[in-house]
Amino acid sequence: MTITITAFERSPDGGMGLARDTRVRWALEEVGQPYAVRYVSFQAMKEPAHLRLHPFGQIPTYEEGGLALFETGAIVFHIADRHAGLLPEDADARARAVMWMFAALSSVEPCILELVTARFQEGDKPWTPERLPLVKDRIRQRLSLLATRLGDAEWLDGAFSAGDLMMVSVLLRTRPSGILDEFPSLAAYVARGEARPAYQRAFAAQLEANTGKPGAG
Ligand code: GTB
Repeated sequence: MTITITAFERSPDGGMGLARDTRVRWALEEVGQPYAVRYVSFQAMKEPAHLRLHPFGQIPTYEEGGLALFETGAIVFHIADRHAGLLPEDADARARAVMWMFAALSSVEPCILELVTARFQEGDKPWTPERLPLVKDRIRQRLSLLATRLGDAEWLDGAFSAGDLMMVSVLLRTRPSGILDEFPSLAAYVARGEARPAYQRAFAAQLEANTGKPGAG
């Protein structure tokens, strides 16, 4: 059955791979599933046809036969659950991989999104210069504890899993601020994720879509 996802017609990041369709593309590449992409404009995202797929008028969405999903966590979990390659066979290890997906989305990403909001939506507010250091320090606290847990391991819990896919995707969003590079072990962890052939293909595809030029791959 054809899998169709949605992505920005033009991502505001110009193809840096930070929009959330990259996570879904990466998961599909890891499990070897071909997919089609429907590109949507900001305006089309808020229209009834798209709102039927995504109640909040956002990307990405995922359609496969009669199934329509939104929320990258649910989409990546669905892909990992249905196809081999992103979740361990062992039931306990599988539960821990899912735990790391949730950790990425609910314990690490929120403080990173706070910085995005503070800079881009509230950047002109008079209190922003005072607030920014607090927001950045909250990210540093989380990343410091994450770095301690990762230690010198290659991945968060044994072999690469959907938990790592999600954590690397979330951490990538701290790179533009320079915070990721303050944590060399996490920067190296992210680089290992980016070096995976499946990530390279996903990144190249979204880059090509955003620039019209073939991605480096
Ligand atoms: N919780 C949802 C999920 O995980 O799927 C969140 C989905 C979401 O935030 N989608 C964003 C969106 O559609 C795109 S990814 N925004 C348009 C809108 O809300 O009107 C977030 C994103 C956007 C831009 C960049 N960037 O330019 O770097 C990075 C990430």
